[in-house]
Amino acid sequence: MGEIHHRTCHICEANCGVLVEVEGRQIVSIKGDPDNPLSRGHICPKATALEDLQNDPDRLRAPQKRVGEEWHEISWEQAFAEIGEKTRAILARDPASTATYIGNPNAHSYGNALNAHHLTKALGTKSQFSASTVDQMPHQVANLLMYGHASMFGIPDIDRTETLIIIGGNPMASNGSVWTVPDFRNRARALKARGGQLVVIDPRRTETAKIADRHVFVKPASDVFLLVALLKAVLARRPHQPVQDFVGGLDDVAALLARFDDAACLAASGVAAEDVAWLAERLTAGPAALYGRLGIATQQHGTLNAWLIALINIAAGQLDREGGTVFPIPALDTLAMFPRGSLGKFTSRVSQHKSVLGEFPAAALAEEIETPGEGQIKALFVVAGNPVLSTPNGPRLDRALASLELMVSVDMYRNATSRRAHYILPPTGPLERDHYGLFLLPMAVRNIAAYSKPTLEREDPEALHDWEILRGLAQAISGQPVQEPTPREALDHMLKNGPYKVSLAEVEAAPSGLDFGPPKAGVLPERLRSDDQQIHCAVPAFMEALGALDVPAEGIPAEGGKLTLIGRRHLRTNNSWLANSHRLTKGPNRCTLMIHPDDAAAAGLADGDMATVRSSSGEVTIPAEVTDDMMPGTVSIPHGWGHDLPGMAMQVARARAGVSANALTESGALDPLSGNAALSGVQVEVAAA
Ligand SMILES: Nc1nc2c(c(=O)[nH]1)N[C@H]1C(S)=C(S)[C@@H](COP(=O)(O)OP(=O)(O)OC[C@H]3O[C@@H](n4cnc5c(=O)[nH]c(N)nc54)[C@H](O)[C@@H]3O)O[C@H]1N2
Ligand SMILES: Nc1nc2c(c(=O)[nH]1)N[C@H]1C(S)=C(S)[C@@H](COP(=O)(O)OP(=O)(O)OC[C@H]3O[C@@H](n4cnc5c(=O)[nH]c(N)nc54)[C@H](O)[C@@H]3O)O[C@H]1N2
Ligand code: SF4
Ligand SMILES: [Mo]
Repeated sequence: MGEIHHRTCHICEANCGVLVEVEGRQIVSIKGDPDNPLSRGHICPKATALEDLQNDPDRLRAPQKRVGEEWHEISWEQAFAEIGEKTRAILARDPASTATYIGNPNAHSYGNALNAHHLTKALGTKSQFSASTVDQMPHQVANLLMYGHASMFGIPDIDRTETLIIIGGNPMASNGSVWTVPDFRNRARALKARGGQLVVIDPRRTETAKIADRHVFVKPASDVFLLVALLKAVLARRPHQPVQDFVGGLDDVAALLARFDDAACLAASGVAAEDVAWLAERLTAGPAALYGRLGIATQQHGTLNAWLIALINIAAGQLDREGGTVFPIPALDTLAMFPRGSLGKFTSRVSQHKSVLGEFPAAALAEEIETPGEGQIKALFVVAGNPVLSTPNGPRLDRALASLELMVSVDMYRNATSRRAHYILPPTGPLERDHYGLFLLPMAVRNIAAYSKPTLEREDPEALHDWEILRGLAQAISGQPVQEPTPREALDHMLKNGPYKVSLAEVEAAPSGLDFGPPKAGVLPERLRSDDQQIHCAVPAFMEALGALDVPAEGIPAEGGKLTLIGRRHLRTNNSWLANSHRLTKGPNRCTLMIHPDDAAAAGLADGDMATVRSSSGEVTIPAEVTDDMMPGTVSIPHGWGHDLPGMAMQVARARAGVSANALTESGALDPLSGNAALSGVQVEVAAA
């Protein structure tokens, strides 16, 4: 029997408690922790990937330097010295010519979250990009303008609701997003067992739709019309019901909605009137929660969708209510720790995008590197990101990266993006670092605090944690050491000053997590961060956009024979970065084009045939998976694939390379209110290859 370590799995947002049994440096087993009050023993197949990642021979363990196409291992001293010198020379020529791209795993590392700003500060750059603008930025803009803080997320109270309606999310594959809901399957089972209903609105009959009581197909990127019709239906059912006294402006929204014809909205979204009436009835009867996620965010109307979803929950009387949409109070309160967020502080150089939370759209990174002139990006620092595979028109970005004077990737793999870097700086292994779910626990279905110590010592005493690399880079560039408490010390301080006033020692004394119970209702009056602590429903920018919205006759128009592309996730992947785990990638090929039988027949495709998929950005060749799970007219390709680019060093991934969905997405297609990429709704032609 080895030693058992309690940990939180940091791979996805669910933050499951795990028990890692180790003997020396050997991992004997990784199991779910039944005593974790949030995850209750649940884990998914990816938890074991922690071991695969830790032991992967392709995982980089020391700094790498590229000279031409040759890679050399170098010391940390040399890496910092050279990067510092080169960056200072670039800054001396043009102080506005550096940029950062902060990838998704930063949200899963409190050390990164607390230290990334040292790097941007040392660079003095306004050119900040991140995975937020291919993901949740629309939710954050809606949060900011409605509740007064970009990080103030409401979550469905799944454990007490009677109706859970999920639009554009697939928690059976993703394990939930901006909603920390480990063990979704059993929570959904319990909902059904108490007579409740699970409803899924999605252009694909997803894994979640298959366990739901009702699935409603919606045309991709046309949700906004459905949501308008649904809000009208909800308002019509509760015309004289007062909403909470901290809510205002709903009447103004109702007045604006009068211009929309219900039948036209339904035709545009492809949803039947009976479905809308039934949804409105369930929502107003309550307790009920409407929850929207990636599918409604990564599209042209992402922010309007996020706003309308919040309005529907408000109008139905389900906001801040038990069994409705609730607002957790976490032990580490991100609302108190981070600024509420700004809009339009800066303007981008090439396309004049307004900054959102201090960032420019990830989709605009390529043009800022390509376009000559003052402020052209010459040096790029990528921290835990793989934008070549994860942002729109990745191949264009890939070409742009090749032209940089200096590129540094803080990453553990030489992958599609970091192969373009001049330096790759790898952090310690995934089991060698500590963890606290800083950004995830504030969205959890139960308020808990859980801290994980490093399970293993650093394999190499010279190895650095991400946060040490970030501080090292900042010091190398600015010449100033970062003199601040360690993340662990900061954590203790913040916990003591947080809502439950606990010390890190008290949290550590509960190795499976300290439980503060389920989220409470009625917290909003205290918690709202708007200046007057009110929710103003009629947000001017959103009202203007809704006022200008035309209802197309058939939804987002599909011109002559074209199909509409959407994405998907699989339980055994995590964006692009678990592709080198043999255990996770074995089994059937999951990088396929899902297509409805009628569309397949029209394109002359049988199941398993190779199909060519072409958009205005590019083309891929991919096996067809013919299935009536797809809505006719819609096809689906998962992202995070395409692992066969020259110069990559991921052997397992290469054998199962797949193709990148982001060779088809378009860098110009954005949600104007948030700068978020419109990854859903791309028009494609499909033909037999
Ligand atoms: N077409 C399409 N595109 C999409 C999406 C989609 O649904 N469809 N989804 C979007 C979404 S939601 C997201 S979040 C983005 C993700 O976009 P990115 O964050 O750019 O991409 P990831 O694939 O998550 O890559 C993460 C990188 O971090 C590295 N990494 C992992 N853990 C660590 C760590 O602890 N430290 C360091 N330093 N590096 C680490 C990995 O090796 C990998 O290179 O992709 C987006 N792109
Ligand atoms: N196994 C696994 N888990 C993950 C990840 C992973 O890659 N693999 N990634 C993590 C990350 S970074 C994130 S952000 C979360 C995302 O978590 P989720 O939001 O649950 O994301 P998806 O599973 O991509 O589900 C999005 C759904 O939206 C649907 N959709 C696409 N276009 C539209 C549309 O126009 N309208 C509507 N209504 N639906 C649409 C798709 O069919 C899909 O079912 O998952 C996280 N968890
Ligand atoms: S659901 Fe997410 S957090 Fe839980 S074990 Fe799987 S990858 Fe880890
Ligand atoms: Mo994401």
